[in-house]
Amino acid sequence: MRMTKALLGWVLLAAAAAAHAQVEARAAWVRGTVQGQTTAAAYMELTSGQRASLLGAESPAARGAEIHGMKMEGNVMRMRAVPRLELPPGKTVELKPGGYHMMLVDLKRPLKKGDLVPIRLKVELSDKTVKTIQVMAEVRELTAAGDH
Ligand SMILES: [Cu+2]
Repeated sequence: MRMTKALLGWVLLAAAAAAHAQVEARAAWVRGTVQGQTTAAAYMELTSGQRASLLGAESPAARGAEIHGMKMEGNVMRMRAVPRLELPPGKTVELKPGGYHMMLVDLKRPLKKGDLVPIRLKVELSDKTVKTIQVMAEVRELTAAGDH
């Protein structure tokens, strides 16, 4: 039974990849903010059927968005902006707490649990064309853990 399910999953995945070697964004969420907070981290799963790179994003909820990575500096994990994030073909790249994330900067208002935040991702495909992918990110508690 388990075997059959796994196989079926693979067949469906393969069919989807063949039909359109596109970039998909799933499970997007944003961490809620408190009054006065001007940035919020957005997380999601990205899968591309072809070699592609995430170049950035924009959202009506914020004046800017940056791709951030995490780096150990001494004993402290710090985030830093990165110009692009590679999306290897067929692999799911997770933007998650403690790792890469999309930072919404200069928020126009606080983000409350349950709100939906539209985010338009800019993705460069292997032929250098830039595509926009729209995701709706659900706002979770400020204290939300990374799992979903
Ligand atoms: Cu950040």
